[in-house]
Amino acid sequence: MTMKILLGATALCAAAGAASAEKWDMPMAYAASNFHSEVGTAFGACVTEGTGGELEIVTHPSGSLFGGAEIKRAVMTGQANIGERLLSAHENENPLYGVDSIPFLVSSFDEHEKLWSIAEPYVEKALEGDNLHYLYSVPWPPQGLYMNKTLDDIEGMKGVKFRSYSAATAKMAELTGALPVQVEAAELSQALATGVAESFISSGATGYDRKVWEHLSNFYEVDAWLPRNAVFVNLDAWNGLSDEAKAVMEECAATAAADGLEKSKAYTQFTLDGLKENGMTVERASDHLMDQLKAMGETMTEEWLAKAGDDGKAIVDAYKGQ
Ligand code: PCA
Repeated sequence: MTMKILLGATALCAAAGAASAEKWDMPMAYAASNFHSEVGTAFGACVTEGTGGELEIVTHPSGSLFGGAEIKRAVMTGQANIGERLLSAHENENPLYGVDSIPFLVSSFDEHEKLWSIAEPYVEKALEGDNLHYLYSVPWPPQGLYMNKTLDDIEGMKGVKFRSYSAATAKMAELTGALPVQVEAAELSQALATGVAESFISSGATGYDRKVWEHLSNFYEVDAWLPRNAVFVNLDAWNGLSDEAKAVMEECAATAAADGLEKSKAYTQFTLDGLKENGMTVERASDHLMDQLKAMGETMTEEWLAKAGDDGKAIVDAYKGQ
């Protein structure tokens, strides 16, 4: 109610031509020191400066305003006007949100960017259907396997408590006989410390941010996929912005996307080195394990294509046909 009154007052000021300033809180799920959060904060500062302070964007990292799992709904319903969220965590709502998590379809930044350039307009449209205006997104580094023991073959994952962050990661647990447990990155260290989880798939970045060497011993580079964090605005809030403010937002978003990609690339080796320096064994998975994982990936790809219909097929066909 208070929020409605405030927004109403802002609209009145704008209509009267009086100087009006709005402050938008931007919930984010990952640690303040993570590159996604740094890029988001720079984006906020860019908008604040570009609009001469008329629209101030203040980021709230580490899930401090809304936990990761709540961010998308909070922005859809206007509890927050803008937010950042891991897209693939919402694959259950729309398979297209999981287009970046099809196992082994892409395994490098370059391949991933090609796929994303095809998929982005589809995802943008899907978000619009959820009352969200898509602004920009940034990939995480390639995903590898964290374990508290050596892993020679997929059978080694049977019965292991496996932290999941998306439908694809939960499916992976199911297919390998691991036991999935959904945990946000912000709670990952605690989940490992208390034994709620004892393995997971993620980037070197997240393992490094969460200091997982305190609990785990091995990281296997498998380059399964590169998931993305997306920044979106409540569509009604977006439609209420002036054309000038919209243009500033889009320009700052383009800068954020480009900076984010570069930072993600740079953070990849830095964090893998960091895991090593802190005592973890970091290596590529054996050929045998890779073959087994890829066979599992084929099952998951077929299942995704069956769910994602014509749009999903169009994206994958266009990517493969390039
Ligand atoms: N880090 C995020 C998602 C993918 C990644 O590399 C996480 O583990 O939550």
